[in-house]
Formats: sequence, C-alpha cells, structure tokens
Amino acid sequence: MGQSLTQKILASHLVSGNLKLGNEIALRIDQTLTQDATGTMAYLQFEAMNLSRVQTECSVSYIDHNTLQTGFENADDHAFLQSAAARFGAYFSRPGNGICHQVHLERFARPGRTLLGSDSHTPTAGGMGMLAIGAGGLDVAVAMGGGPFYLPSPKVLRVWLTGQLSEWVSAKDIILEVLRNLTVKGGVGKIIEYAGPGVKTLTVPERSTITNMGAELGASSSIFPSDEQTLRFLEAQGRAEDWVPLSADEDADYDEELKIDLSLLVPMIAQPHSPDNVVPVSDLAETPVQQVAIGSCTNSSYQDLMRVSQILKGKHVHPSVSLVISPGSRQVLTMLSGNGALTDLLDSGARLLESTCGPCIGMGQSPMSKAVSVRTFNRNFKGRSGTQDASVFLASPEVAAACALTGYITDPRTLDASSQVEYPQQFRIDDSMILPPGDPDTPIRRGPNIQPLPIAPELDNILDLPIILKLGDNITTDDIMPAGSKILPLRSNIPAISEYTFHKIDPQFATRAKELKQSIIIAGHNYGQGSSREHAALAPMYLGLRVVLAQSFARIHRANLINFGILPLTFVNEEDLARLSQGMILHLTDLHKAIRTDAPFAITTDNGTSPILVRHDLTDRQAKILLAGGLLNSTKAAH
Ligand code: MIC
Ligand code: SF4
Repeated sequence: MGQSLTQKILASHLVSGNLKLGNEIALRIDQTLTQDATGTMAYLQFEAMNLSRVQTECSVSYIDHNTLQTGFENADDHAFLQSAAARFGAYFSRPGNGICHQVHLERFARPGRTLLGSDSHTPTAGGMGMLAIGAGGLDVAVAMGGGPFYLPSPKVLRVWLTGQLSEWVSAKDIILEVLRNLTVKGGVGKIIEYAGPGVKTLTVPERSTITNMGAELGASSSIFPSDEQTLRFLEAQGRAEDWVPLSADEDADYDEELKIDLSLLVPMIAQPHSPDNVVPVSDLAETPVQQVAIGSCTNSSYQDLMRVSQILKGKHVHPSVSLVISPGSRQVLTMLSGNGALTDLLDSGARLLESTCGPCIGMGQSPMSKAVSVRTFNRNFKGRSGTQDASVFLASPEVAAACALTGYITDPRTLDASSQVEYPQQFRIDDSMILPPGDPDTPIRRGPNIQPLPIAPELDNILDLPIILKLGDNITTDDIMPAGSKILPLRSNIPAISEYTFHKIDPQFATRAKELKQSIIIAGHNYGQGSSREHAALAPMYLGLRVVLAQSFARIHRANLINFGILPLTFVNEEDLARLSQGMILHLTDLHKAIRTDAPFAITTDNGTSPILVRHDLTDRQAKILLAGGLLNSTKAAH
C-alpha cells in the first residue's frame, strides 16, 4: 500500500510514536513562526525554559496583528520581540512587512518541510506542499528550542478535485464548498490532502487560500502536492532551489474522501456568524451592503488584489459602501504601486490600510451598527469585527469587489468586467524588512507592557468546583478571550487581559471567577474552536478555572488547556450536559489517580442526582504535564 503525501512528511519527521490512527506522535519541526499577538508569550516562555538559541532551520517572528499603536503597549511589544529575535536567533519581520502567513509563503515556506506556528492559520504554507500546523505559543517555544511537537496521529481526508474553475469562481469558493460539506467541526483530528487532476489548475496563492481556511474546518492541517505550479511560484520568488517534487503514491489509502468538480462551482458566500454557513451568492442578491473589506491572510495575494483592481478600474465604489483594502505584504503592495494598480484602486474610492491583519481581528474599521460587511477573510464569528450587531459575510475578492461597486451582495458573473490577470514572471523581492538573527548578547528590551508569566498552580487531588458558566456548541476562542483594538494590546500582560475573559458573554465573569477562587466550565461540542491564542487558556487559569467539561474540544485549545494546567474532560454520556446548570457544585475526588488511569471516572453533584461519568483521554505525557501544573512547570521539573 502506498503512502499519502501527509504520511510521507509525517514519516520523515517522526521522532517517536507510530502512525496508527489516534496514537500520539512526536514530530521534528523544521521551521517556526510566531506573530506579535502570540509571540510575546512564546518568547517569554522560551526565556522561562532557559533556552538560549533557536535550534530550527529557521524561526521567524512577525509583527502583523498589533500595529495600531494607540498607546505605548504595541510598540513595547515590538521592541521586546525585535530584541528577543536578535538574541535568540530568529528572523524578525518588521511591522509593515506583511501578514505572517503571506510573507512566510513568499519568502520561507519549503515543500516537504514541517512548520509550527503560533497562529491557527499556519497551514497557509500547505499550499506550498509544506506540513504546516498551528499551535499554542508554548508548543512553538518548545519547537524553537529543538523539542518535538506532539499530536494525535491524524486521519487523512482526501479532497479529490476534477475539472477547472469557471471565470469569476475562485479558490475561496472551493474552500467555502468544503466548509459547506464538512462544517466547522468536520476537520477535527484530520489533515486535509488535496489531489486529483484539478490540482494542477490552481496556483500556489490559490492553493494557500484553501489551506489557510482549512483552519475553519478544525483540521490539523491542509496540504497540496508540490508540482510544476510550486516550482513556478518559487522561481518567481527567486527560490527555485527550495523546490522538491512531492505527491501521494497512486495507490495511497485515505480515511475519508470528498469529491469536488471545480467546473460545477459557483460564487459562494458564508453568512453570519459561522464560516460554514455557506450558500451561493445569488441566493442573497439584493441584500444591501455597507462595508467591504478586502485582505487578510486568506485573500490578499498579488493576484487577488490585481483581480480586484481590474474589476474596479475606471469605476467608483458605491456611495453607501466603505471599501477598505489591506494588502497581504509589502511585496504585494509595492508590486501594485509599481504597475499602477494601486492608483486604480485608490481612484475607485478604496481606502488603503497597512499590510497587516487589520479589520480581520477587529483592529480598526469596525462596521457601523447593524451593518452588512462583506469580507474576504476567514472568520465571521459574532462581534469579531468589533461591532456586536454587524452581519459579517465571507466571500472571494471577486464577490467583494462586485459588492463594493453595486452596494448589494452581487454575483460577480453579472458584472461587465474581466477578472483575468497575468501571473507574474517575477515577484518583487526585497527582504530589507526581514532582519536576520542577531547577536546572542543582545539585551532584551522590556517595557512596562511586558509582564512576567503567571505560572499555573498544581492541580489539587480533591476539588469542589462551582460551575461558573454553562455554554453551548462551537464556543470560539474569540468568545473566551476577545481580541480587537482595546484588548489585543494587553496580550503580554495577563493580569490586565484576564479582566476581559468571556467579557461579551458575561461581563461579570472575571469578578465572579475571582470571588469563587476556583471553578469549572461546562460546554457542548467543539469548545475552543478558532484561534491558537493561549490567552484563552492562560487568562481563565489566572482567574482560577481548573477544569473544562465539554462534549468535545477543538485541537489547539485542548492542547493549550493542558499546557496551562487546566484539565479538559469530556462526558461519557453526552446527554449529561443537560443535567448540569450554572451555579451547581461539582465534586472531583481522587483526581490524581483518575488522571493516571485511562478509565472513565465519576463526578458527583451537590443536588443529589446520580454521578456524571467523565473521561480525560490524556496521554501519559499529558497526564504528567497536568499533574505538574502545566508544561512550564513540568519542563522546569525535568531540568
Ligand atoms: C485570529 O485570526 O484569530 C488570530 C488573531 O490570528 C489568532 C491568533 C491570536 O489570537 O493571536 C489565530 O488565528 O490563531
Ligand atoms: Fe491575521 Fe486575520 Fe489571518 Fe488571524 S486570520 S492571522 S487575524 S489576517
């Protein structure tokens, strides 16, 4: 039996474990990336583990999220990260150079290698044939230090592509179609591998739009083969020597399969408030639009923005629409300015933003009250835009440009324009905003926004925990720890940021948690979906959260909970969730023994009902981490 592409890369990077489904495997990590909103913690953790220099082929520290600088906080973080990168041996991509995933794809990603990034959209580099995985900052810090990355051996789901996209239908429509089929939970525990004759029709930036948004499926990663298209992209980036051909064996076996005929796809759109709430754009025609935002790590490549400029050229944005554009990188922006496309965009009335995440993470450009905002981004969770009652839709750059022109949700096939653009022979290469690793004696700059790391307490053997919150399905990390221009600058200051924990769901959460001292949360399926932000574990830990009991968890968040000493438990009988309510006290006894054994165990309640049977599904390694009070404690204990 042949191997899938995923199995080939996993096998060539296997440090321990075997590739039997569900077994914990340890992988050697060739490259890492961090961004500023998670990177400050990652570098503080690298330091706290007494590591001195990164051991990877390359580690890159990007500044792309927190660039508004409305106070000293962001600039403090930038200075800290610049000095830490120099001292610890990482490359430093300066603010303004672009969004981490776009720049990494352009300048660093290599087929066949592994990449671990402290951002959930790290799989963007899968468009290059790289096995790229998102993780919490602490896991990335360990990988920077040369340690392996642990994950359960995944299922591999093949998406078999045939046919060719019609004009006005683009890569975004492919991933929206996958999301429509599989939902935001459909990728959990899986790597999505794209194959079939349709693959060769897609360029690397198009493939990367698809692998990027595989994060919204909950998938561990998504990957395309490395072929002539990959070589063409690398040649145009002046990096042909990084190319190796890579694909699955013809007789490879897959756990699951989804078939998509590209020729049958039409322009699609995800409706509020979930990326899998997908319908054809034509179903929503005539819906008035107040804002269009084009950019983000999903859709801000050179080709994407060239298509937009071509659609807008010589025309004007509808008077009731605010159109904002954030190019993915300085490479993209300078190429647009060099060939005049930027002028076409500006002439149309577009508002130009920095090459950063910007509105995608609520850093400015919040839409007006009750607005409809059409965005080329990847997430439309309620309130993420900064406007709680806004309706955010996700679509391709072509659809977004069409909406900007007409003021309505518009199928771009109805436009009198062309969306064909030429693929560049050569991208504009200027790495002057990427600083190479510096002197190991560089002093670390630590402004007042850089607060020491809180360390988790050891888990008690007996716990009486009040249920502080009862939650439903698909709770996102944006629900747990919101982002946006007010809260994001506090990412390196846990005492300050913890005040915003669950702020949008329960503004009193932090106060109540501190009063209760210790607590438990209960929830439905896919708890912690979305981002890799470990603040969604760190801040609740700081406020005394000891256990989360859910019907199921998202992968990265579950790992983050364990890393910060919070016990993730699941129900043996899912219906038991209905028997529990906020305010009840749950009694956990002989917890240490329960953690050391695999068997389900009982939790009793204070209202006399029969016990609740739960399980932890921890590996021995994870059990040790939890008993030590988190990964930092257990790493220190091991030294
Ligand atoms: C996001 O898109 O939610 C973020 C902001 O990029 C996060 C990382 C973070 O919270 O810093 C992610 O996707 O992991
Ligand atoms: Fe940045 Fe948005 Fe991409 Fe997250 S999803 S990395 S916030 S552009």
